[in-house]
Amino acid sequence: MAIERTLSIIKPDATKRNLTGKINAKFEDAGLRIIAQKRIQLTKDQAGEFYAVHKERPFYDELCEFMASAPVVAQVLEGEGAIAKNREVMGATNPADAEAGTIRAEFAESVGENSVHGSDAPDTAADEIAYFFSGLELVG
Ligand code: RTP
Ligand code: MG
Repeated sequence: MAIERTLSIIKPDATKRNLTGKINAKFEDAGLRIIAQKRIQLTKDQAGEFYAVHKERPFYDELCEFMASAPVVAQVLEGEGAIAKNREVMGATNPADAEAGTIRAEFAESVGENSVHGSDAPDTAADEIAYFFSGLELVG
């Protein structure tokens, strides 16, 4: 399996509850290396731009409000098969369906406020990393 990079976001519900360290431990324990990380406050417009793919979905407005409701931690994770591995560690979108031991099973509050975002494919990972970070900020 190739070494990949993926964009992760620790969402407002998790930063508000001081869960950044516990979530990062899950990534590192799974063999994912955090090669870039920053805590930022998104505006609702920036959240909307990031999640533009969901523009027509009924939850879009609520999602953008939520992502701008408190700081997030944007990060780049690197490792073998990092895109799929990260989504495994995150667990299913709805915490009620997430496997035991995953981030969402342990920490998510609801299907909307579900603690983490992870890119879902190589092309979206590349676009999402470029949205938050310059090449110089990725230190593998
Ligand atoms: P993400 O993009 O954040 O990593 O999550 P995902 O792939 O597991 O889920 P996706 O279908 O891409 O949805 C993006 C985010 O929108 C919120 N959502 N709310 N209220 C709802 O029914 C609902 N459905 C999705 C979640 O925050 C989800 O992670
Ligand atoms: Mg998604």
